[in-house]
Amino acid sequence: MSRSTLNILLTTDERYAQHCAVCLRSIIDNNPDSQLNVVIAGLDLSLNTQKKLSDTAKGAHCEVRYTAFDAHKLADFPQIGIYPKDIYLRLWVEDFFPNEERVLYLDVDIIVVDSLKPLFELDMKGNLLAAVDIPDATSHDRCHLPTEYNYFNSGVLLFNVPLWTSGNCRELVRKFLVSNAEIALNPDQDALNGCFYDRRITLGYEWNLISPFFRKEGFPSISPVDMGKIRQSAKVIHFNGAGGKPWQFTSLHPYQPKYMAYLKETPYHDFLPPDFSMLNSVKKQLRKHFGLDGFAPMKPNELKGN
Ligand SMILES: [Mn+2]
Repeated sequence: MSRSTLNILLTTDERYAQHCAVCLRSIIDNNPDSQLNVVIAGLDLSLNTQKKLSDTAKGAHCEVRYTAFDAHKLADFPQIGIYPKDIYLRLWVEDFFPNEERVLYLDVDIIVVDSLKPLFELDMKGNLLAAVDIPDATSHDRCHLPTEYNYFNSGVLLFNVPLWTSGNCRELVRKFLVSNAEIALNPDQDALNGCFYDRRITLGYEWNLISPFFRKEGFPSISPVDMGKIRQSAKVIHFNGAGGKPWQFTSLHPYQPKYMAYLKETPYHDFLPPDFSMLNSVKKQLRKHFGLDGFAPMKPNELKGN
């Protein structure tokens, strides 16, 4: 039997290239039985960065293609808030994978800690997208999202590419953004929710464990016991939002050591977090010791990932 092929889209700029390499390495290490077909799309990545990204996959069961994205294509998309326009690159999925039916887009503030194969075997039941809910989200009014539908995070998106193409979906998203530029706080995410809420299936939380799942306060609608179970079923860790980025030395996110371990396997292995100092090291230990870090305690053997 031939190996299954997993089509994966990552997008990055120069600033996030290191995290892109870490994300890619985590995918490779946790998917040894699959052939990986990866496209990295970016605006103006230097040749040196492109080489580092392809070196990350050297010798692995992984083909990496870098696509330089033409910024002119973004001209009709509004720039909203602090978000750079390259958040929209995922909307060109059919240009990056013209011959594939299913593609998984991942944000690069993510590490993968288990096989992604189940996503490629999943019955999408004729839907356009699969994505993970954000529990207790209060974004419905903003996105014109009917209350019976949940709001999803756009950092993990499984695309049915032919449906995306035939539905002219990128143009629908653009129109939504142009008419809602004042209210779209999370631009691409709000627009994808507003446009496709009834053409999406829901994936389990384990496929996009955003940072609040690791925090003590958690979510009002999920019991502490269930939170623990969800954490232990982790497959994709998403270091979303501020305050938990694992490349900050002072972060106490339980998966920070895993980020650092995958980093060691990339050409960025010499990275030293800018906030590293003896003083911060002591502070970090104290915060951890006294449970002041805001994260739920996890033992090293509870962490997933090769
Ligand atoms: Mn993200």
